[in-house]
Amino acid sequence: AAAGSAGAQTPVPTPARAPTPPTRAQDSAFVRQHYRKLEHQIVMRDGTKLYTVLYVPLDAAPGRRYPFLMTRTPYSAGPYGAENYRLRGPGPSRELSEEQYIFVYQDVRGRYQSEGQFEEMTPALPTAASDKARRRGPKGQPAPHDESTDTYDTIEWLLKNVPNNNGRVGIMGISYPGFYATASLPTAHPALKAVSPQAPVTDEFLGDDARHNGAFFLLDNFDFTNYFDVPRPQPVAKYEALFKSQPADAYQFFLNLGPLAGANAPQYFNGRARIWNEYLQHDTYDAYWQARNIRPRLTGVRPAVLVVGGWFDAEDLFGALHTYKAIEQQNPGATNRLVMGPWTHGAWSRPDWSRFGPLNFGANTAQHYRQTLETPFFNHYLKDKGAFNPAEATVFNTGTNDWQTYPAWPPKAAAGRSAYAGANGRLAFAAPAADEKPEEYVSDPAHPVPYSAGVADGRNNEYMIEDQRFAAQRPDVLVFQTEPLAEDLTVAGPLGADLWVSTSGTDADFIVKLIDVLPADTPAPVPNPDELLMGGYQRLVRAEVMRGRFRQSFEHPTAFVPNQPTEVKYELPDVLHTFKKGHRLMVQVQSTWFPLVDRNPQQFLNISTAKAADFQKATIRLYHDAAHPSALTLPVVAP
Ligand code: PG9
Repeated sequence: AAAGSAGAQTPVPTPARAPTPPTRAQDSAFVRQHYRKLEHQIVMRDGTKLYTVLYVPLDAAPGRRYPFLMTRTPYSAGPYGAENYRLRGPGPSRELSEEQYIFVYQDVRGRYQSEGQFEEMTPALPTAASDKARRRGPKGQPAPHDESTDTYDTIEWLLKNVPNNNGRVGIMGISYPGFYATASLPTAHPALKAVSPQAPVTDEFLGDDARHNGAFFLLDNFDFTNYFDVPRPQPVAKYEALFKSQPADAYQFFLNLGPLAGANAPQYFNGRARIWNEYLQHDTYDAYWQARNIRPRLTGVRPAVLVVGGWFDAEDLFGALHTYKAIEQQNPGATNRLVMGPWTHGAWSRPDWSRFGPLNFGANTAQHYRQTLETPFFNHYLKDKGAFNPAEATVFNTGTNDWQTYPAWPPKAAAGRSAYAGANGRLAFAAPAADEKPEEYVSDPAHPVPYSAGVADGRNNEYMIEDQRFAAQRPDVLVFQTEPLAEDLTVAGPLGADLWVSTSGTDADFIVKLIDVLPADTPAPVPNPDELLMGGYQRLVRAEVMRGRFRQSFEHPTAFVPNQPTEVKYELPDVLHTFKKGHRLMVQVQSTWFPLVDRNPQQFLNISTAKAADFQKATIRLYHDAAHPSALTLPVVAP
């Protein structure tokens, strides 16, 4: 909720593109002259010591006090050693580096120079009881801890031991550090005043890095879980070092790897990747995943919150949207704002983000955000410097390339309009006739639909806006499109897929993609290094996978009855996109998205232990008759 939100859909002019030279505070000589670096091992309530580094402003003026601005990270609080300063300034952003804070970085448990055991998405303690009670723990045993208590203990120590602090603390972090920012909120220390979870990992089974709607994100998991499984204090092995035969073509590499169990071959994980094994062992939304979903704990939120996410974030788009939503729903009085920009994972922290692939935003959107939202947020709540009163939601429209503000997200005025699949590839806003015959395709795990055209050795970000013509050409991808639009159509909020399908097998994945088809006379971008043909470009706006076995419950999967029409309903993450007059809306449906997502054997069996022979072709049908309409519901707002 927000006080003083601006009116609905107010277009905010994007400022002219400004050059982004390094700031004065990012110059390392300047930093050394104006900050002192201090390293501490701060003792937590259970005796574990966490490595914490501080950059303290050296300011001769007597009586000047500074707030703390902290980031807790599994990615290293280094560089280590009193003489080695952060290369990119003392602060987490170039703009914040220009402000004076006591900047704090901490290695979380079990990472780099901190003691303890690293836990994947540390489960929050089951009780929100008073902090005093949590301090004691059962008799003779160490006090229980989670990320909230580690943050609390760190803040307590900082307030008592660092001179010239003003008694206020802020926390920010992107991605995993975004999770640690969120995790500071339950039973927060009273001195914690401002928290910004940015692309925070939030629910690894439902929508963040590990799985989406239960489907396993193969490319990212194979890469990330290696990184997280090297014990302290040895240096973390690089992806390339562990995988000596680094795949030049990820599609081919993962096909050759075969079933998921192949990753534990001696030349790869060899059983050593603890988190990979955990991810696979827990193949339903069981207690393991539920304990790692921080959302139910987000009650009683007192600090001001600024949640930040990117529309093109291939990792934690879900996390940003759903962290905001959970805080909003569970804390009606809290100050909780949302910013969604035209960004890939963390792109708002880059010096310049004026373009992405063929998209040209005409302005440095990252700098604009940092100058008008992030820096004022911390300055206001931690220093009483300036006002902070933006709209509830500041959201970039990816179809018109401008910022818009809303008093609520998703906008309350959005009205669901269903785009129905029909015969001959038709997509229409009218329900289908009674007797339409289903479409069908053969989904073959041996020839899965690639998630991206071309050859690449890892997961790219561009797939999130990629031209889908390569997919439309395949016989195992269904394509439905509208006539050219007679007027602009703006979609704001989550999308609802509602499919009537059948499979000749007993399980199947469904990937639904919403696409903006550009008119044939669309000019190519200038410059055009990738030689893109923009006329007819099938620009991906949003896509999401559903592992069919979870259509009724993520905890209790259900097999399909072969060839029986079955409803599969699920949500695709939000968009703010105007489909312009003359463009077409397109929906594509397919059953593989490889190797972004692992292959479904299309049999109802344990995919983590499946053998090569278990992966079988299946005939998939998509129905679009009056009794079984298949549709994508779009939250439409007035232009
Ligand atoms: N999204 C990232 C991540 C989450 C979980 C495991 C590994 C990586 C991140 O960038 O932090």
